[in-house]
Amino acid sequence: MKRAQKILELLYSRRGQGVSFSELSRASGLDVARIHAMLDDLIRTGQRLEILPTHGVLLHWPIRLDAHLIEVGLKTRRVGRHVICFDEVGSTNDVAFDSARQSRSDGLVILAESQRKGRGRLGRKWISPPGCNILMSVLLVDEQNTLAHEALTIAAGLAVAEGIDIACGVDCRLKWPNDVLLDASKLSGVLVEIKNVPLSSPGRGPIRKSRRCVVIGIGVNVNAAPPGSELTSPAVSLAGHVGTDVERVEVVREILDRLDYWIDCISRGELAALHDAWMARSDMIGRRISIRCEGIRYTGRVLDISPLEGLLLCRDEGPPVHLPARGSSLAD
Ligand code: BT5
Repeated sequence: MKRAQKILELLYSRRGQGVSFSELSRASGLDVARIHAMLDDLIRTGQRLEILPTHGVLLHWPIRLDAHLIEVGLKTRRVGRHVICFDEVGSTNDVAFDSARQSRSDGLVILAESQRKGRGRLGRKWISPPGCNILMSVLLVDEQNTLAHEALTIAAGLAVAEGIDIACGVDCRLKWPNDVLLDASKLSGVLVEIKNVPLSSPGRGPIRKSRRCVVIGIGVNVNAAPPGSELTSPAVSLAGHVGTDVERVEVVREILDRLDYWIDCISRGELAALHDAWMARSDMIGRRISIRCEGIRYTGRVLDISPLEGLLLCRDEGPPVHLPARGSSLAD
């Protein structure tokens, strides 16, 4: 398996160009017959490989997501200690919560090529064509209760925008509470969920205590957006914006890298930089908006976004009010 990973690393590093068999042989220590067997294994895992008569082996981009490739390029401390990629799941958030029963699951990243029951906030759906986008969940075990829902929601959207900027040079905007916009349409959405999850006890021992677990779910339309007929407002994809297919591995790594940074800031209570960075990518301050929160409609002008208390609205009638991300939606 290690040798197949070496071969994949080398093919990936060539960014869509062929690699000769002699080079593959040097990197992996295998003869040509064994390399062919490894290439067959990679094809079985879903990679699209082509053997060119003059240029060796070509890995077609965008590649199928591969946990090892993502892990080797990560510079993070907490997020992405372990990465798992699935073909299809119900929801990556559910898989992450299920994994939280294992003791050493903090920082786990779950990715899937498709979801049967991808969800948004407030009972809404997340729809994604299979095999081309990012559907990802990050699990954090938060026994000290240092990770506030509000702060995580804006940090996750910000990490997506920053990661895409670093990986692709594309400048996205942020819309409170959880949308990442490109060309004024939705490119990405974030769903933060928190639950107490019991640790699974080995054998028939007593049930162990529950741990506060946070799952940050992120959906990004990298190479395809769902058709407008399936959505309430228009969606956009990165590929649609840049005019060519976009490789996902680098985008995933950069998003995780930025998320790791902001989660570290939040856990140390350093929120000022998060506030300022979020503001710099948003045009919401001063805008007149309506928000539905817990069944009530509020209308007014946006004064501020607080990483702990939510959006501060100067209401048309009544005193200013803080509205939390959880349970809030911008109304039309
Ligand atoms: C969100 O909810 O935007 C959070 C989406 C989180 C999805 C990720 S994917 C990985 C992880 N696993 C999950 O099961 N979920 C997370 P919300 O703000 O409620 O927006 C949902 C609304 O966005 C829907 O009602 C649609 O109108 C629209 N929508 C659905 N799919 C979309 C897409 N691919 N692109 C743009 N808009 C979409």
